[in-house]
Amino acid sequence: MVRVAKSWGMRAEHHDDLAEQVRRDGHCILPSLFPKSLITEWHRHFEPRLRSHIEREGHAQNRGGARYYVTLPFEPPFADPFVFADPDILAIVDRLVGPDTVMCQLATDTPLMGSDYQEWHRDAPPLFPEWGRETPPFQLAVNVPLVDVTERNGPLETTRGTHLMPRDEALEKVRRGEIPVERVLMHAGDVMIRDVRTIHRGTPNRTEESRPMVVIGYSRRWLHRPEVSIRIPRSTWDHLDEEHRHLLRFNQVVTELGQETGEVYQNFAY
Ligand SMILES: O=C(O)CCC(=O)C(=O)O
Repeated sequence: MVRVAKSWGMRAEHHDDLAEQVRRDGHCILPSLFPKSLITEWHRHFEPRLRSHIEREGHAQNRGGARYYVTLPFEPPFADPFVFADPDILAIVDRLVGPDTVMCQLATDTPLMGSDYQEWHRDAPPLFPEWGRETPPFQLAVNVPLVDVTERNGPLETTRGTHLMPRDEALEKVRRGEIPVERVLMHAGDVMIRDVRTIHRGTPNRTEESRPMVVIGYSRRWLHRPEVSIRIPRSTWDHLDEEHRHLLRFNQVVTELGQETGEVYQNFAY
């Protein structure tokens, strides 16, 4: 595939600004980071995966009706360092969760026609619940939509600054309307980096087309999230550079991917 280099080179100050946005607001957007051709290719490979997931375990409905969480196989086109080790993403991730980050998740969230509003939630519990205060970031989700996200096809709704508050206080402020709700509209190729503690929810997809959102998880170097993991075929591992292996170091290397296994990330809302 021909890859068009990013037309805008980011400088360190830009990385600093975007990291600061995530620290303050809970998320930032990097417009047009990836070429449309790459996103189209991922989408083409994703749709059959989604259909077989729905056949196998669609009955679980654990993200809400007509809404699916599907782990991507760590093989082409998804096992692509051009995406998971993008230097701008990693520069911002590094500023937020420290050096030596661990990539722990490569998956998708997809609402279809018939989906509804999710409960407001976080994607991770606090590190120290007994402390009653929040810590600096420790877990990030990098979201990459595989289609344009519009008002009609189920945009994520998020709230600024709620990752810095105790969960119940944040939920109460959102419910009382004291913190505005923002719908995140994006183009295919845009990227959102978010602190997973920010209070957010999925909204209904009112179109006939799926709205897949890739989620790449990065954690602090000492954090293990047992709900998510990546199984890496030995043949892929053997061809990765040392720096990419380092990023993926806590994941399981398997002889081959073989049969698809059921999703273990069932309880998702904290
Ligand atoms: O619609 C989305 O992508 C959000 C889904 C979500 O927040 C979740 O399932 O945890």
